[in-house]
Amino acid sequence: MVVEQMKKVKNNIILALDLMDILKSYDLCETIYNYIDTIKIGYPLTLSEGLKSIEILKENFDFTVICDYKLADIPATNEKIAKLSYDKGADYIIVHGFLGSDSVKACLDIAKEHNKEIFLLSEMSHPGADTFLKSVSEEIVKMGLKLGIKNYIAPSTKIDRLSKIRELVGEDSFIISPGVGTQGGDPKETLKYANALIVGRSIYESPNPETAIKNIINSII
Ligand code: OMP
Repeated sequence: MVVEQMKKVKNNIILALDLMDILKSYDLCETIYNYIDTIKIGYPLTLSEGLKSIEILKENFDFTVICDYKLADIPATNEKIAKLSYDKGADYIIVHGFLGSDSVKACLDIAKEHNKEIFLLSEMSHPGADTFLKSVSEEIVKMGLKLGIKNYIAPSTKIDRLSKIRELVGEDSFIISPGVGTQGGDPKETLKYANALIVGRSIYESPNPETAIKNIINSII
């Protein structure tokens, strides 16, 4: 079983690189790599530019890469996507928990084969997630704990839910938290419960991404 938790993220900020152009992504990375050592790449960039985007950014900037395909399929399909992600350089992949333990376990097994890890997603930051996901989120986290998972994602926009998930997973699990900035989450409040923030638009849509990052850093020290 894979039981390693993520260790540390520089400045406690993970860049959600949801641009849809590899050249713009590359330019942004050149601007911010002194402040950021971990990026999250998902559908926007890789559906636009291909999985090679992962290799390009990882090799040139030596980032830790979290692949965000929010895996939510049958085990056999999850396995294929997990393998593709790790083979292209993902250090972590994000896996939805609501599909049940066999779908999550399929990803854990591929992670183990690659000596890598997963993040489990149980609840989400947007308002609509309260309709269905919220009611099963704690059960999903408990399933994750049974599977030995040490890395979780929990929303900064719902501090009560984030703190509940922290309470469930304990201090020896790593929580990364999206929703800061554009979605309304507060960086400092979020870091009371999470180990690192996931931030996208507040950085990459800013006219000055470097200043945007410095402002977040200043707001959390
Ligand atoms: P911004 O809202 O632009 O900062 O981006 C947030 C990033 O986190 C995007 O890449 C989302 O897809 C992702 N995300 C959420 O916003 N909410 C969640 O509950 C989970 C994720 C995620 O799994 O990364």
